[in-house]
Amino acid sequence: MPESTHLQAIATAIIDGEAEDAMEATKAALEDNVDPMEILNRGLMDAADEVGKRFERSEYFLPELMLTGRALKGAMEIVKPVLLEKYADNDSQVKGKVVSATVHTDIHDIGKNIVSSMLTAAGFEVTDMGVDVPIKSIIDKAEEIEARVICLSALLTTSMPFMKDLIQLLDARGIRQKYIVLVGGASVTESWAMHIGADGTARNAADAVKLARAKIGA
Ligand code: B12
Repeated sequence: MPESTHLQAIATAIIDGEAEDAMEATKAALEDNVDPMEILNRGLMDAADEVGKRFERSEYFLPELMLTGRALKGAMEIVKPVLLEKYADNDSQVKGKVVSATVHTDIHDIGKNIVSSMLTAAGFEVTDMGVDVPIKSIIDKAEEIEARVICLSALLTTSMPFMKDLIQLLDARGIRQKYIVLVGGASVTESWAMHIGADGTARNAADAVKLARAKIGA
């Protein structure tokens, strides 16, 4: 089966919110050697965007969003081990400590989880604080474990200002220079990252890893 047919089958299952179909289609694509990063970017994320558009047009409602979330999680469980193997760094030296979190008021975690897992596979020591995390707790954790990198995820435009608040709080405490602050999530843009004084953003988990490595010099 050509790659595009596999990606289409995965996307259709995500858009229809069919978790089992999404998992089966992902398995079939991997068996046919479709690149796991293509599955993430084109099969899963593009389909998630399409669901988002339907939600905005009021063709889909919260139940459909939830079913898509379940289907995304299912497919991610299948593709994740293959992605991690591909991006694993067997050099045993720890690249640096990372605190990652989805910011306060936001509970989207599928993208953040894969970023955390891929950073771990790439040799970073990641403390993933979960979702809806207040900025003060994120900073306290970063200080406690002596992290180098803070990774913030937000998918809601109403949550994104907490990223800015966190950077301002680091500044106010005089510790901004200690940290590389990376931001991401479907609604985050380069210009937003620059505007709030973050150290960078990335569109997907592989680019997030590249960015973290480049910033830390590993
Ligand atoms: C599934 C989903 C849900 C699920 C989430 C399940 C879960 N456990 O995460 C549920 C049903 C819970 C949900 C709820 C809501 N959702 Co929702 N949801 C989505 C949807 C369709 C997919 C999200 C997803 O998982 N994408 C797949 C992952 C892999 O992609 P990703 O998160 O973007 O992550 C990748 C990159 O962004 C990047 N990345 C991510 N984090 C980071 C961090 C760093 C540091 C870096 C460098 C990179 C990086 O790498 C990741 C992997 O490649 C999106 C649409 C979309 N376009 O994404 C809407 C969307 C995010 N949701 C939306 C809305 C409105 C809501 C609700 C408010 C709906 C409601 N009325 O209740 C609630 C909010 C709940 C809350 N308080 O957070 C809107 C947000 C609009 C906006 N701009 O603010 C969206 C964009 C849909 C839309 N277009 O309208 N949602």
